[in-house]
Amino acid sequence: MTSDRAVRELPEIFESFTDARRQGFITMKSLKEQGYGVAGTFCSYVPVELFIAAGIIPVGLCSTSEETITEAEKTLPRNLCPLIKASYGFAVTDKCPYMYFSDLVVGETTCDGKIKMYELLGKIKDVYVMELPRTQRKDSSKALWLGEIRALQKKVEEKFQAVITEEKLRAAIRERNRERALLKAVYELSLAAPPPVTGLQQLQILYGAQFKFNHGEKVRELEETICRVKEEYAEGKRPVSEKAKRIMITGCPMGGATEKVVRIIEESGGVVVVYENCTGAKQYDRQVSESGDPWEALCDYYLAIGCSVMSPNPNRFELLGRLCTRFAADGVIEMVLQSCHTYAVETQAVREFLKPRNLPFLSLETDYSPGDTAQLKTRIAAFIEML
Ligand code: BJ8
Repeated sequence: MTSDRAVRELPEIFESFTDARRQGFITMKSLKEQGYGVAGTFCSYVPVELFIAAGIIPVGLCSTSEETITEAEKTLPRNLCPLIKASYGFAVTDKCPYMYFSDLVVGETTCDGKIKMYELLGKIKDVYVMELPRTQRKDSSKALWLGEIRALQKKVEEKFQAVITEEKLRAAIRERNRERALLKAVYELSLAAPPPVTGLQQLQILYGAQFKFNHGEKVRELEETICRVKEEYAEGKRPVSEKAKRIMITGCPMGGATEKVVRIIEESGGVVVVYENCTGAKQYDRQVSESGDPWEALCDYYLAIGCSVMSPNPNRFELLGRLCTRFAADGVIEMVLQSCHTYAVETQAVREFLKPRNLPFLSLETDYSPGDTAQLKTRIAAFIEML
């Protein structure tokens, strides 16, 4: 723990992460006033180390609230993923300061809805789209992705008048790896039985951390969080009942409106111990290699992300299998955002994968509205009841 800082109570620490997105607006405004460039992204495949190496601030632009969906539906079809509609809606209504402050928006060819939305977004922002291969198994996939990383570097250097040297890139890799290791240490707190934090608290830290833009402060805060949680646990504090059923979450990224799923799980006698999605382990489980060629290291790390847009997608199953054993999950709940075809189709493979492991599985489709809360409650309560 840092010695020169007042010891904060855990609720205050959790609150700082819950509030990070809102507070981050002020920090971002001040960073812009100091002359920093900002690059907005929508996906875990985008190698943010390139921005850090160029002295630019990366920020996630995926929206998690339904506030602007009606506005987005004036242009986009209604039966489109809420993440895409909400993100576009916030851009056209100018309601997302992060989008507003982004000098460059970097998209990727993951799902069809996002690809086509980027074309529309390109009319109001400087949008650059990376071409992601749809499979990891071919040699040409690696060559393509490495070329895309080099092309993004060129775009960033031109746009921001920066030079990304090997040394700067290596430093950026170390910086991000440090953050990844700490965020992994946060969710690994829940290896303990009963876990020392609720799944909602874990999610709020994982989600909120991305909106803390000062690396040194973020590292200190994460260290402080881990340290305080461990201290309280050692003192005998148990915020989660020993009887709570241990749930692993998989599927689409979470946060904001989709916290409703976690709340319902935890009000129904469960506790989420680990998130096998882009808000959690999918992003933080591995490290970028700090040896060898740094561009290749980035290429290998990012290309190996186990997202359902990949076909086949063995890395999702490797991670799923490892996490459910390590975290002693009693059951797995998948959250698929409405109209996310790749995750929806892959549900069957997840079900088949978990069956021989005797792990009960529930797949839920939802969106950002509270309209399905009652239905979710019924299904989740029945699932946890039978564990
Ligand atoms: S690496 S999970 S962040 S693509 S936008 S695919 S929910 S239909 S977010 Fe994702 Fe990158 Fe994969 Fe992770 Fe489906 Fe919606 Fe598309 Fe989505």
